[in-house]
Amino acid sequence: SEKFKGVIVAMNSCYDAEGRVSPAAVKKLTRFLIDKGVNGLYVGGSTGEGLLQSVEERKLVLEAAIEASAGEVPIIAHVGALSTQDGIELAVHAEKAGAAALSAVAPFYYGYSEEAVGRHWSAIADSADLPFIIYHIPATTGFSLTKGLLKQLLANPKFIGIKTTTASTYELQQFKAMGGESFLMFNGPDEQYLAGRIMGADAGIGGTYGAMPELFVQLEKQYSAGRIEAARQVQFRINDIITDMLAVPIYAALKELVRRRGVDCGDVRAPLPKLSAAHAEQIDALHAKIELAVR
Ligand code: NAY
Repeated sequence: SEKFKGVIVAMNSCYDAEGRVSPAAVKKLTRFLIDKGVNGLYVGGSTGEGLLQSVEERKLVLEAAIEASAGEVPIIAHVGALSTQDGIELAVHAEKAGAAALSAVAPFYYGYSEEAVGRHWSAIADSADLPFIIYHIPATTGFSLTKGLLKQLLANPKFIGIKTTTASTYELQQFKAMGGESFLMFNGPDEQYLAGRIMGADAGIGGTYGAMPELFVQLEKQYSAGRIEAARQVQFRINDIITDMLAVPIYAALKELVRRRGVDCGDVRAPLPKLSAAHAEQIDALHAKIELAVR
């Protein structure tokens, strides 16, 4: 589908000073990102802290993002949850709210079989009339999508693609080959956006995009124009910034950097680590680097 192309920001969730979801701040962030030219938003994923929120809070965040997007870009709702029941409730809500697609991580904690994960994803996908993007992120869920399970899932046309968050672009290419040209691949690691695109990703979904949307928009523009060397230079510049982000608590850093760009989304939710005074210099340097790069 032409709908899901390019730069899709895994956006932060926004809280007020008391830590409650702030629909107003979510809307502000949504506008900030869309006005920078991104191609879509992914709500409630890893960066979006969806798994640290109640079902009701997740609905609030999604509704605010969809409302502010005003139909300008597609909004993908991450509805992954520990229980199939919660996933279904969120999926049904996402469809009503106007999301363009669903996505979900594998269920985790108990250590499920491929069969159980397949049933979970299928039940969620079948509960709404929306396309479904598998969120393959074995490092955090402990579950790794196999070609065998993918083959079974592909029998259901609801499964339109995979967000592949592994270091292997080979794996990405192999999944794409199984699904065929119209089966969408979403690059997970932001530091490999260009590599992912070259190996067959149709788009990227990433959290660090939020602090420097201009750079990813620029990277995508260079790549789609066939200017690989220019694209490489943008990716290298991005990676210099991401490397510094990875040296501090990344989700908290991302929120602080987004705040410095004008949108206060509050703190990350516990138990995600917060920034401390010890990180101040690194954050200042990061902010300066981003300002210089997006100028
Ligand atoms: C999501 O759901 O938030 C994402 O798609 C973001 C993917 C991020 N990966 C994780 C595990 O959070 O943006 C990346 C990642 O933070 C970045 O590549 C730095 O490694």
